[in-house]
Amino acid sequence: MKKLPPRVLLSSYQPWATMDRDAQEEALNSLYFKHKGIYFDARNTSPEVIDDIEHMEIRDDDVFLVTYPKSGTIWTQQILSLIFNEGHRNGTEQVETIERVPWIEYNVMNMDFKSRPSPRLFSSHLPYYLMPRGLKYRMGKILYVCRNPKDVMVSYYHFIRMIPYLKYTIDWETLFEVFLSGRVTGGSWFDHVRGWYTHKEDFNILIVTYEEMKKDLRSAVKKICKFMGVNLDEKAIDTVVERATFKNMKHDPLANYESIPSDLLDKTKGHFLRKGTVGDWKSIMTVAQSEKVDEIYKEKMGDLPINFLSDLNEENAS
Ligand code: PPS
Repeated sequence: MKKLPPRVLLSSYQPWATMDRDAQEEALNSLYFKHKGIYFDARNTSPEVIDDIEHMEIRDDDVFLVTYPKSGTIWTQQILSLIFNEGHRNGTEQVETIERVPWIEYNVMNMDFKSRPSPRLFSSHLPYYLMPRGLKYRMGKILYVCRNPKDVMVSYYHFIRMIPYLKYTIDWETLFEVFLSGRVTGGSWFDHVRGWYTHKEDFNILIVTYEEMKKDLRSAVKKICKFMGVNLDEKAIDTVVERATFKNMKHDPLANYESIPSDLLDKTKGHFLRKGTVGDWKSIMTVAQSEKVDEIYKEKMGDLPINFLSDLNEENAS
């Protein structure tokens, strides 16, 4: 594992609003580093690791699950793991999904990717231009899962409060601005989604939204199986759908990420599987904030034929 960059940690918890600009800068710098246009979690990766990824050797049957953070990654890890592993479906193997579908840029378990048997499953939050070069020659398969930006932002807000090495308390108003400025892991949501969407022809890719999975999980699972070229009978599909529901995943130790060490995530403050709904943004976002997101969405994404439901009862994009 490459040496990670040094981090500056602030000594005590401090409300964000009481910090001066320098202290705020220092706090953000302690969490993230900027590399090739986007921000990365400084604790779990380094610029060298990111640079090496471009040269990663790709096999034709590799599968990459790519997401902007908080868009349904661990949900889809569970779905892929169940689709590809009979031993996961029938309960004869007890392997956590983080190990089945590891992150390429956050290789926290220090895995040797080269020795993994095919088909290899990977996860990533990378933008399209930092992915392994082989994928750009349409080798391997990419499943890109995206979620409406308002729910992503709210999910992010709750998640960031679970980070124990975040030595300040960030309020919702600040997170809202920081998120829109793209100064979070994954960079700007708009750039990430737009980048992948407008470069989809360069890759062998299936794009699925969190909301469509939420609306009809069974159809989404079938669509993913078809794209992956995996033939599962109806009983096996039933198992995948059943095991991937929010309710069941929440209590599934192989899939709920509760085993993440407490120095990385403080589970007394929340859980990876938090609400798992569409429209939770309404619980915290003001009308003015929602309108601001709509305005930026229109400006940056308005020309794309991609629809994000921000409420399952709505038919229009947010
Ligand atoms: S991360 O940290 O980037 O890996 O987070 P990620 O897994 O992408 O996103 C976490 C959100 O996904 C929700 N989730 C689910 N929703 C519906 N069904 C299932 N099975 C499911 N599993 C995870 C999880 O609850 C987070 O969303 P919020 O809105 O915070 O609940």
